[in-house]
Amino acid sequence: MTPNDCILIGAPVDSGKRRAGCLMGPDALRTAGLAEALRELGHRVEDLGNLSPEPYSPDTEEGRLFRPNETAAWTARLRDAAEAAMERGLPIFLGGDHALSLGSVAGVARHAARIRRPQFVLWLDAHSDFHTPQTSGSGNLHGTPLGYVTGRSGFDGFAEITRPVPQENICLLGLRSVDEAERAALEESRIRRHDMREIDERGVARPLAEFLEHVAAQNGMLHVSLDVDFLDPAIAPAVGTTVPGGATMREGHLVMEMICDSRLMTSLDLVELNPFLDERGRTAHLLVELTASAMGRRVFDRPTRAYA
Ligand code: 4U7
Ligand code: MN
Ligand code: MN
Ligand code: MN
Repeated sequence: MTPNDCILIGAPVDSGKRRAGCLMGPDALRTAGLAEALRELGHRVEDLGNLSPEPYSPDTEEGRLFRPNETAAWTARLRDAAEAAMERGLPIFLGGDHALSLGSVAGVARHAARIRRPQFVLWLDAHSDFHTPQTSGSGNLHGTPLGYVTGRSGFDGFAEITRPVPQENICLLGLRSVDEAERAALEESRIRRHDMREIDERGVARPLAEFLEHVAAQNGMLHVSLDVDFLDPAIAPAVGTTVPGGATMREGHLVMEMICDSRLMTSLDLVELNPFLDERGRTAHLLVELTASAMGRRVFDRPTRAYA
């Protein structure tokens, strides 16, 4: 793989849901050796340290939504950080819960629009995260990033989305927990979606290859958002929202290796790691291994795949 300028951006966002602990995620990923693994693969690595949200008025405990002001302040900060980092290399956002992707995806989409390339998003997750603040039953904003970046309405107090990601440019892989309001909205949408049943029937490689071919055909930028709960809780226990029946170690690595072969990935989120729930760092370590697979680690070289 040609060497990349990897830019590690710590985003200890913990406001997207009620159970605390994701704020320790960036340091757990560092401790598990993320920078070292990338350097070993020949990449240059710059660690920007941890960001903090823009100033905001403290959230009250009233209201249906959990910490909307703090999350909106993170979104503004991360959108600007993402847009700036795209000028210089391949940003890797160290989460933090999935609310960080309201900002990271909004920012990369603005960069793509500026250089006149289409932005695509691969969402590796048990959940579809397509709520708006109004449809969310839990009031937890880590369930809303895809609603926000596609320009759904109802995100009062959040930065306006000037460059919505087109629905047909988004692919959800790994689905096994979709709320009724999300299912209805997804069925009305052009978002590509592959649930675990489809993965069981067709394997993970075919749906993924179809999407990567589609991205390559349009010379797209590809943002990959990896939620820990994409993986089965038996191999990745450090997550608040465990859903049994997730991707195996082998499926996870295959996905990342295919992403690598495609050479399409231009930015990456590692989200929802809650080190407080981990077992001797194994989930943090697995995320480092998966990132290494996406960035060039392999057993044997393959002839370059014709996704392009
Ligand atoms: B994650 C949920 F109700 N849909 O809205 C909700 F099932 O970033 C879960 O994917 C959201 O972990 C999970 O609270 C958000 C719930
Ligand atoms: Mn998620
Ligand atoms: Mn999830
Ligand atoms: Mn989760």
